[in-house]
Amino acid sequence: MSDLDAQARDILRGNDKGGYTVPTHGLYPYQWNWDSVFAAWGFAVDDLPRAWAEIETLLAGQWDNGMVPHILFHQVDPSYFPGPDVWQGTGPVPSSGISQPPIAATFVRQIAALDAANGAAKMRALFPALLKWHRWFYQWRSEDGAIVVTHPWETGRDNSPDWDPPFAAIDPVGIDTYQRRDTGHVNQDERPRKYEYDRYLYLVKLGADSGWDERYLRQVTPFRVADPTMSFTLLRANRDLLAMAAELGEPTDEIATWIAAQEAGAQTLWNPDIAAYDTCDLRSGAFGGGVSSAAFLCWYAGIHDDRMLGHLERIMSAETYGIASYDPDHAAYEPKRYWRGPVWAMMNMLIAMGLHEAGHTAHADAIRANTARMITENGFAEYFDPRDGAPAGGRSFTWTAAVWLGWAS
Ligand code: 2M8
Repeated sequence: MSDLDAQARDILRGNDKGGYTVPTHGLYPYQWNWDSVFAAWGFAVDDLPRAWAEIETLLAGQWDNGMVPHILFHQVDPSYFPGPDVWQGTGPVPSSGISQPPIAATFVRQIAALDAANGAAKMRALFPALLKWHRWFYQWRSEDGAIVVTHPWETGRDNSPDWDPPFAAIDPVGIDTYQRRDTGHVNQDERPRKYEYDRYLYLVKLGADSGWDERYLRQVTPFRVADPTMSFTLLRANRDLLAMAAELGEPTDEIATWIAAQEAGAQTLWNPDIAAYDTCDLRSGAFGGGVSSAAFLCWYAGIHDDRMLGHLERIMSAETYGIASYDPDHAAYEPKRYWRGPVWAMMNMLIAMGLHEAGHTAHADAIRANTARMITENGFAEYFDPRDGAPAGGRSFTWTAAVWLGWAS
């Protein structure tokens, strides 16, 4: 075992709270949805029971309506804001009121493939919750086959310039005074500004005041944005769910209908002005206007659209370490600030997985080699500066360690 493998394992064990893993202590002291799935993937390398426990704890937080929350607050911790008192989630475990990219079905299938003894039984046990979660997206969040988010935090790309146009239309009146905790852990130049936090909290209050009533929120929220992260991860997850259903002898028709709708709907995210997949603000009808790393998840979704290759090559050659979370040639690009430019190892992995499956193996291999070098030289940071790989955000980060163990090493 290499020294870095040992460090990565230590990070997973160190962030393990018993049945769930925190992304990093202090900055993120709870269970986050897609972080947890990456953690399971990392644990699966040498501890399959622990990998399954991670997914089971996550799905135990599922709401009656099928939604699986983006944060589960198992134990109150004052080092994070906003906590359970602000969110007022209505599920079986104190939680937030929004979801996150549904990568679980995809990684459940991959973990099951590593588990000859129990994989099939685990898939059978987890399948109903995954199906119910995906159905929630179609009930409340599907517009012309693209998947809609009601909060930037739902996409996991919290501070992307994609949200600048819809945020400009929000006047965050009525929010309570609040004290941020994130800037006590991380340099404020690497985090969102107050302008964005006011609007994040405005949307949380709107949801919490409604009791997280999706029907009501669909009518009144100023933030309803069709998003490539949600659309592409869900489309991919549906393909994995369909394969699982076939293997388990479960009905496949409903899932096949979702896939067909999303394959057609992906084109509603195509912005001809930038010749790329993009967010689309459903309130104004306007596209986001820039190329984010989420656009390159098309291959991961099984949309083998080689019109995106030009952007990929341009962005990979513009900076030493791809894939920048936002286009380095765009005026809004900030290489150190949260989701406005830095590189995330787990986005690199998802993008490269898709490229590999689509036969673009040289591109996939280059991204993997870059990611490995970035981690080898700079450690297991939350994210990295694309120009020189300088570490940023939290340290000893779960998903970076998991990506190392499961893919990059
Ligand atoms: C970041 O998001 C949280 C809110 O959910 C935050 O900034 O407080 C994002 O990078 C998100 O994708 C990630 O899941 C979370 C924990 O790593 O941190």
